[in-house]
Amino acid sequence: MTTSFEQFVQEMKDFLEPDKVYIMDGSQEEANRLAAQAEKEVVDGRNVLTKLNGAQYPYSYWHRSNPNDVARTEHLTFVCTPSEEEAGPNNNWMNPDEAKNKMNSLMKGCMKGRTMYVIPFVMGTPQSKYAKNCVEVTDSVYVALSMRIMARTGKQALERIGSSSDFFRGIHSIGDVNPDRRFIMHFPQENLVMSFGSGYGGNALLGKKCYSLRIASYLGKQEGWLAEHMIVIGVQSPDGKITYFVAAFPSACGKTNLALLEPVFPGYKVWTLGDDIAWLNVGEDGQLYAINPEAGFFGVAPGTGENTNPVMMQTLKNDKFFPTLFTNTAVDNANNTPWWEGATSDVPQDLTDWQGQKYDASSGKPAAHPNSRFTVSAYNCPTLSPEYDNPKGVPISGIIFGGRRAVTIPLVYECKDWNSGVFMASIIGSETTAAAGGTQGVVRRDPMAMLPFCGYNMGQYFQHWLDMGKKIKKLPKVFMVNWFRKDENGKFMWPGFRDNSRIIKWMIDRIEEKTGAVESPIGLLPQDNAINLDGLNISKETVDKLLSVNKEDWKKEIALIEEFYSKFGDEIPKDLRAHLDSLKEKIES
Ligand code: GTP
Ligand code: SPV
Ligand code: MN
Repeated sequence: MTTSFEQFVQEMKDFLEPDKVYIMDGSQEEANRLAAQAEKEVVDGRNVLTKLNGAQYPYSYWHRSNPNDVARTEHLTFVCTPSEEEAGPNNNWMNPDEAKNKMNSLMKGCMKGRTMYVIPFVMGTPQSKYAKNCVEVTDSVYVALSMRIMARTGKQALERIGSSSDFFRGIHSIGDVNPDRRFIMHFPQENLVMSFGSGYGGNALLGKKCYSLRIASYLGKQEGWLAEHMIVIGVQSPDGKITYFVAAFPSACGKTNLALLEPVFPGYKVWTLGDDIAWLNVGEDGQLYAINPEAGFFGVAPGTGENTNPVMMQTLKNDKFFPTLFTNTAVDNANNTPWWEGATSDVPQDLTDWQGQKYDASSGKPAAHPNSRFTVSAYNCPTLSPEYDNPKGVPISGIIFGGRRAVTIPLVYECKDWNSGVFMASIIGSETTAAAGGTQGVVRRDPMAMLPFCGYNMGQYFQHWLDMGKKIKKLPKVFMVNWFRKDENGKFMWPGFRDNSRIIKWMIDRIEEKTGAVESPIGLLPQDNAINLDGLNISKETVDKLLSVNKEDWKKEIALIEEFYSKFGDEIPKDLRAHLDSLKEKIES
């Protein structure tokens, strides 16, 4: 694209035909004004925002979306590369011309009677050479306000864009919220996304999954870096040393909770840098560095409470940057505060459910939607790392991959080297969750937790991971985790949440070569008593079960991996096939 910011705005005005155009400046005054306006505005039959109790949750608002629009819709998400092979079997593909025609006919004049919000934004701290310039146009004031929390918007972005034509373009309209007319189309070659018919986070806040993962992963392949579905944390040990990790788990599998972890050990502290997306670059010193391109958290509400995630509860009650939005939660009418399952141990008497109805606890249904979310600024997080805005990012010593698995996968193991780490990450399976539409609880392969987010052929993506390893001087250690293994009665065997700090501590001990490890067919397991379980009521038998590698289970797993790999044919790197053969041999011996 060769058009400047001004030309792009004019083009969009001519194409979408809004009544009004509003260019966001990113100021606090603007946020207050737009929030007040959204309280009065009715879209799709509902008030866009409802004010909540500011004394308990400062500057907080409740948003309800259409019940047909509560999660990402992967079957309506397309990567439109010139050839189908380029998008790969991991993506839905449409020919770019066909996709453009489809979107043009849906979107021509679609903003008549509406305001077009123009959101200039930067993904990454504007001082960083790794940051990227973007512009989204949308007719949803909810999207505009959300983007203001999730990215660096307004003046700072306009200044960085200047007269350049090199910026991502996102074109969004909530349309008529009809799933039959809902599409999220990515054009990686044009640095462009067109999205119609949904107001939901990952479908509509185009800086998030659409740009910072799908388009950015494509750019990363061209430019020699990685865009990943990862959190970034610094773990401080009692001696003051900080060890930086990135961690990738599929949607709704524990990233945000790990990112704001309060360790159970005195003297340890987690510094938060990111809860969903990381961009990984090799720095001038040859080390791997991570930045978080985002500026806020779009987190899963259910399960977030004082016991599980006290730091997030504090974050939601801070008022440095506002507003904070609650989407599809319930409301406790006694005090007009947001509520969700797990927010408090008992269910309040008088709740309005996520659809705006009086809640009937005997219905057996949850009051908050399982994928209800909060949108809150990272600057409200009390554990935000002082390095958060460091333009260089932070140097990574450990990479953690995981999934949600009731069986087969141990609580933790370490991969022998970078390439085995890439292999193990490429074969991750995880049970599907409420973060995306469709059936839940079905195991599917989700390599690097990137299956729904890799903007090109995943076979080539695996090769890119292997190539990155060759460029990094001091390779991070790679670990695999599973917080979700269950016993015969279907109960989680591992307490999870804050107790996950016990596993992180073991990883630091491994990085610092303070503890040995035990060989297994899949990688290195903790030695007996190497995981500190002080103060935890868990039997040795359960720990052994959590760490067990069952060959019969792994035989079934290998069959699923082979089926997944076969979809990619020759695109699967030879090195990964060799790793699979060797794993098979060890499991069958
Ligand atoms: P996305 O924002 O969709 O990418 O999700 P996420 O990976 O950030 O997941 P999040 O931390 O929000 O957790 C998702 C769900 O898993 C929530 O309901 C949590 O309560 C639950 N959860 C998180 N960590 C653990 C854990 O260690 N053990 C158990 N049993 N549940 C967990
Ligand atoms: C996810 O689904 O992984 C999320 C929420 O983080 S969304 O932004 O909708 O993708
Ligand atoms: Mn996510």
